[in-house]
Amino acid sequence: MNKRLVTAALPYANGPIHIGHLVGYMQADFWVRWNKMNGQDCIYICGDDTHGTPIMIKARELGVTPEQFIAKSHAEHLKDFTDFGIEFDNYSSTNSEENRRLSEEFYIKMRDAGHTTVRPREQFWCDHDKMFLPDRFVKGVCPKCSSPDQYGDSCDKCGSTYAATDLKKPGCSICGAPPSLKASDTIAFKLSDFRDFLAKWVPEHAPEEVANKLGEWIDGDLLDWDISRDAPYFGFKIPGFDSKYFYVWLDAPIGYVSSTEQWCNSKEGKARGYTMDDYWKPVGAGGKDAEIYHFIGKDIIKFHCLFWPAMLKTAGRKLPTEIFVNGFLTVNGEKMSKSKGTFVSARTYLDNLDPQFLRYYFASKLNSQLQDIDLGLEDFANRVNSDLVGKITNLGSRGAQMLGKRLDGAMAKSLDVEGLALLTRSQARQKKIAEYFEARDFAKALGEVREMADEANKYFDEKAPWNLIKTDPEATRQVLTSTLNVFRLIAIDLKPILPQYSDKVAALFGEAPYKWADIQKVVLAGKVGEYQHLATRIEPKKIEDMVEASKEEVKKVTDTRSNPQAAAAATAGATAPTKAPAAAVDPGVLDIDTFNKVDLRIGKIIKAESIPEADKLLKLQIDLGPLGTRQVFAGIKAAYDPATLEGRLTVVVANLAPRKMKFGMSEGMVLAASDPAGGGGKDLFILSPDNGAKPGDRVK
Ligand code: B3M
Ligand code: ZN
Repeated sequence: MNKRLVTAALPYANGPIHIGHLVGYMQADFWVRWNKMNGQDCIYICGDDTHGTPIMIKARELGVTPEQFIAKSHAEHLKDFTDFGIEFDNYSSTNSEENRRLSEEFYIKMRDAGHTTVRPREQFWCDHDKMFLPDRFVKGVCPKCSSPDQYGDSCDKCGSTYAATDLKKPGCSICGAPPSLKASDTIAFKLSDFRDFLAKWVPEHAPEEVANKLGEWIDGDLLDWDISRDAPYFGFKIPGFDSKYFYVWLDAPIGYVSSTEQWCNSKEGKARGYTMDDYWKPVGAGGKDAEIYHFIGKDIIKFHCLFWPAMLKTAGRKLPTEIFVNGFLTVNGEKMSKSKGTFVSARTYLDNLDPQFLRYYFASKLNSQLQDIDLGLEDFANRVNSDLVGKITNLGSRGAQMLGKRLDGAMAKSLDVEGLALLTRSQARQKKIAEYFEARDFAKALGEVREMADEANKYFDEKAPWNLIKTDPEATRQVLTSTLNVFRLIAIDLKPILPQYSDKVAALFGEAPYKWADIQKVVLAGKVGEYQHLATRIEPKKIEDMVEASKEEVKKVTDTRSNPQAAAAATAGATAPTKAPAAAVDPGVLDIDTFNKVDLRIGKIIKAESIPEADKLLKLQIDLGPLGTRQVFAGIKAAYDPATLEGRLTVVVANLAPRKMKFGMSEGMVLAASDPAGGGGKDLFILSPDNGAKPGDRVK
């Protein structure tokens, strides 16, 4: 059997994993686990996708470096996956040395083969933030339906897509200032060079629906793809240019290759004997037999089915054997909604419910087709309770507990006639179940499992061992032994979906963790161990709690992101901000969480200027150490001669959203004391820290 390398899309490091993401990672995990238990050499490769403007901005907002920010996401993502039983052989980051080297290698091959062009392109530029603005960082009025506050690529209200430059009244989403157009050289990958190749390759390696959709592109406009971004950008520098970086989507899929390389160099990888090139070069060009499978969501097909194969081909690397595409997750038949509490993060789910329930439920809905799947919350509880707990787990618990308590835990040496017939029918289903797993048709595999459980429950109830034991303990032993053998088969079948559950059942029978070949065995005469708890019913209250907690989480995030002013206003008596209205917060009831959202820092005033046209304002440049230098307008003109302020340390609110004021942007707030009854503005006193404080230090 060829080795298999399986990947799942690399989650973007700018936010937490949510239940929508989990569909894809679980689906791939089920399949990898199936492969592994079936004796296939298979590795599951993934990692965080870490570059790009959103990460850079997010880190800046939080006052940390992008490296610190992505390290935290990496740890959180990996913990979420692990807690959901999603087990990668390697989980890396695209911000690795391996990935830098490989990205350069891919680029140089593209460039040297003549597949790139460099030409000037006009883009939006924010003069305040000194950066080109990606589409998602421009907001304005939709050119089609005139809805305000829409992103530069598409309108949430009418669904139309457009170029950022079509927006009416465009503004920078970071500072609000109107951007200007500025030209800069852009490097593009000439996708049209690959038209014939893609026209043949895509239908052979992607699902039919996807091939049809992409066919329209391939036959139509295969536009050049911009692979460069100008500084400032968090990513890898492009060789041969001073301040150009690879666009995040260029190095993201290369993460599959670099993560493989890391694994191959690990102890486990070395022991298995394949190098990265063995996997990622074609046979005959330095590679070996190994199949590559990508699991992706339907939103990223263009990147994986057009750009990526063209990149791999140019780089002389192996192309994927197949690309599997899954649909989106809806909850209660609708798009996941933050306000309804159905946008559930992996962590919030884990705080409330058992992860194996979601694995079971998703598996019961997943087949090999590209279709959206729905998590009906009521249906979820019903299915888990009636099938997994009621039908399946009950078989094991009833059988094992009765045998243990009443019959010394000893199994019969032979089965009764009906019991043998039941087990034979269950065994006969195994071939089909294996085919379903191989074809990623988990829903059908579980359908067979449920039928096996139904038949076994029927047999058990008809035999009524709780009565039989009064008259015929040996016949009862046979009934329990037949039932437990069907249960054992079910536990083998469930292993890809519920690995821990399956391991506990193996332990019950004194067996090693199951392999697929174990379906051939029948356990007779041995002793069953002590029954370990396997699964408890879902209480609907827990689902409600999870939904409520998700609503709360959204509130927390919106409070700090879009309305930090509300909190600041309460502490520092600031005036209302421009965008979000300040909440009417009574300073008497400020809770500690709200207070903690205010990021107070030591700042050093490096420049102070008076603004002649303003009565009250001084314009300050304040050094915040690692957070950089900020321009702040402070209403302290009447109290201070600007020259006396230069060089002074003071206390600054550092996470106040920038405000556009008449004389420019204000990017923070200086704290000052005053007598509320006083007047005239002269009795203002800015705060001074004691000696030893440094710019950027946190004030707690
Ligand atoms: N990180 C998905 C996204 O952020 C993206 C997948 C990369 S796979 C190479 O939408
Ligand atoms: Zn801006």
